[in-house]
Amino acid sequence: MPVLPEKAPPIAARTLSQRRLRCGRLTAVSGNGLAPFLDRRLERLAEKVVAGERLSFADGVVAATTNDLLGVGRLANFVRERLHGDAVYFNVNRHLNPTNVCVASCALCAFAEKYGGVRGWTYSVAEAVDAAARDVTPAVTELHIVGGLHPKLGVEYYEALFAALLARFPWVHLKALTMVEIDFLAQRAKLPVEEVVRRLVAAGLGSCPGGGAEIFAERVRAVICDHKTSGERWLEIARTVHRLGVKSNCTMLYGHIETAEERVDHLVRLRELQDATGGFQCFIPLAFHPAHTRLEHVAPSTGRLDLQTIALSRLMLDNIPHVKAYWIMLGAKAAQIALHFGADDLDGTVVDERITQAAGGEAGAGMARAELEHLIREAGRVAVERDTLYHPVTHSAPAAAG
Ligand code: V47
Repeated sequence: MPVLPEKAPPIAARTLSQRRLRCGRLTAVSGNGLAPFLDRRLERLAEKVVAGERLSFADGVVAATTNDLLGVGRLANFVRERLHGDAVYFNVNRHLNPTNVCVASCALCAFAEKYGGVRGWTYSVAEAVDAAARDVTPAVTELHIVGGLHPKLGVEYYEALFAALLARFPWVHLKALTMVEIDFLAQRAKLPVEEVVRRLVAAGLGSCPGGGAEIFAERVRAVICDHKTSGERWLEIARTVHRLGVKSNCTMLYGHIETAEERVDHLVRLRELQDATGGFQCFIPLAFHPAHTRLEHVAPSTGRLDLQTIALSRLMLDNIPHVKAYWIMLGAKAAQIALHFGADDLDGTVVDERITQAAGGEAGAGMARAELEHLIREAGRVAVERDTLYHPVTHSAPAAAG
């Protein structure tokens, strides 16, 4: 059994001051007579984790498949506390989906509608600004903007949209368009991705959300999102986005037909790209919601898979600063527990979420800032409001209402 130090030495630059952070409590990882691992294979992982050594693909498969959920959780919690102490980040954000019309027809998706279909909506720029105005207050720091691959909406539409949104809400950061949407806009306009990204940035794009990555393995993509941007292409576009100085997030959709090995492979591919670019801020594991999709026969993910996937992600992605427990998909209760399994971020207040709702999500579509802060404090952590780029936010009293 490895001999583990009481305190984890810091290994990464911290966003908060040292004073506000508490180092990881290693007595909780293993050894010291407290709680040995039930699965002895985790001892080798613990040695590496304590030494700050990278876990291999094979280690990842152990972390993904072990029955010692609490063991793997303790390891991930150790890493999470070494990076962030007790801090848990959240933001005051709003979602905006300008259209759900989509030329792709992904089996995983309950949100999209075909062009001309009765469930479809497409906002003009003015309508999109009006829709945002219903929810955006001075306290909101981010608009998360994603939608379908609409056959008639080109780069010009998004340029006009971003400019109009920033004219109306100049204090808001626009986190908009996944790698899949950027790919579609570039192909539709027959323009290089680089040019599309430059134009969008000039119009006000601040950063990109992490959606659309699903699972990179082509075997899985052929079933859950056939005809969509390939895994290789998703990574290539993220590389370009990062090269142009735009930060992004990354995701993994789990709990459908993928194997544990395919989950680990996905994480290793993200880690390799991050070694090259450093452009990912946050990783978000997304629990698949099957209702109203063509994969409705798949059982929803379990609490165990949710927590183990958070822990696995934290352990494998040693170069991505943040792991988000997206409460909309996990539910508030599991997201709160995930703060002790490797996650350091809860996402935000959200308010009008449609992708998970369409697929039977039951967590609700919005949460007040006070509720988020309560969840975090009640988990024994310290709530830190952040902006999209993870700078701490301090509000004046009227704005703090959220
Ligand atoms: O791109 C689609 C996935 C993503 C389903 O970057 C589904 O900060 C579960 O990417 N069940 C959208 N998931 C969500 C997303 C996201 C959320 C929060 C924060 C950030 C961020 C990104 O959800 C889609 C797709 O990968 N998705 N359908 C479904 N049925």
